[in-house]
Amino acid sequence: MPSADVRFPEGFVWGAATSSYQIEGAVTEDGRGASIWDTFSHTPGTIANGDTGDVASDHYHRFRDDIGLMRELGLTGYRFSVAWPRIFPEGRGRPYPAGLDFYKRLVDELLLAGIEPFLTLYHWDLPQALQDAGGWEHRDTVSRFAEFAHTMAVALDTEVGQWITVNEPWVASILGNLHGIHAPGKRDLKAALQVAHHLLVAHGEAVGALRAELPATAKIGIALSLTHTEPFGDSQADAEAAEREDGFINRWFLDPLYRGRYPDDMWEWYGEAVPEVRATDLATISVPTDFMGINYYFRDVVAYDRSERPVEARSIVPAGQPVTAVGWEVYPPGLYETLTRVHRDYAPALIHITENGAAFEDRLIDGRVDDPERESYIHRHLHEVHRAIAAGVPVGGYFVWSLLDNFEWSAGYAIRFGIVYVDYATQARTVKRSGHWYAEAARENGISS
Ligand code: IFM
Repeated sequence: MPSADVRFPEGFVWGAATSSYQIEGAVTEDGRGASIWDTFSHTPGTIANGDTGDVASDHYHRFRDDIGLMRELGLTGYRFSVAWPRIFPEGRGRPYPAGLDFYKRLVDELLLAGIEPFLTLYHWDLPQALQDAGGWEHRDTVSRFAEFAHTMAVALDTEVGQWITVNEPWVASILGNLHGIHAPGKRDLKAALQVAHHLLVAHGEAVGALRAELPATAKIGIALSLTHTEPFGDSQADAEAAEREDGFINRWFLDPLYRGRYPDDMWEWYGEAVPEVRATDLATISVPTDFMGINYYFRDVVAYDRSERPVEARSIVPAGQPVTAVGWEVYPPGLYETLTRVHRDYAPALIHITENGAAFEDRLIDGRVDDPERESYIHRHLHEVHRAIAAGVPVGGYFVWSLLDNFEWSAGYAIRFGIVYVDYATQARTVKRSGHWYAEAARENGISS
């Protein structure tokens, strides 16, 4: 890369992110219980090619080598998640020592490598036993989650300084309970909104449980999947649809977290599907946190379409726009728009980009993976992060999604997001061109203009 003339603030975190079910494998080892993703992925017809996370990127056995790779890449932060059913195989009771040991070893190794651990508690692998008892629709799961948070805090209180409660409550609730394409595979708006509400209350209760146990220096946040919505055409109907889409994906989560209330327009729109909310829930949800995690991938251009549930908005990729291998529009300015909007309307103390990245069709040829599109995607999004910082948005770090190729949920292994290629037949790792580029950016603490 030409020399870096766009510099990031000192201490900016150059990270990569993963999640437990997507990379660990070893799903029956050391007492791990089943999660809803084990059940879902083993249900015929749910995942492309019948793939499952049984082996995934075999990170459970290779975590030391993977951390070695992170060190070679010069990463300063690593965001991972804890498989809840490794800690509580039955969702409740006594924590399982072998499960805790794995994460202690992982964290120790990260610290030895000089990489700061960012621990996510919930990246969607709910213990199946809790699902059998009603899952996130059931209030008791919130208490079980607070217990899990407390257990992890006791185990890793001095080692882990950065905590993320819940990853992408919109995806977990809506794709899993309205669209039925993620675990547990339901199709019911009322259930989905109740799940979303309980995930938010679980976040709030977990913040309390963590704070009670962790040193005052620990930083706690939530990671939201946010997008920048725009109307497709000039019509009033498209403008209103874009506003509703923003309410559906962004404001339904941002408003309760940062304003202590659900947005009136969406509450009215959802009518009888609104969740059951207890008197103190919104105070619990809006507990102050130290940072907001933003996961950004694409913008959302929206046209009015009466047949689209639940907000009569259809997402369209404008003709001629570049897309990734999953059809997501490549639109870096949407990250700038998202950051400046969140800063203006919600003013979190600090923001980390907890996920950003792209899937492309990678090929391993002569021991190399040449992925200029991913390199360009990351480069251009980092520019937008820098532009937002220059405009006064407090962004403290960037975590590329993902460190490794991994199990991409309903798309299985057909889709690759890593900056490190995984040959699933041998589990050999090869740093892609984008990974080498990212290492250089981390080393320079900057990028070229
Ligand atoms: O792989 C996912 C991740 O688990 C959550 N955010 C989006 C990524 C890409 O789809």
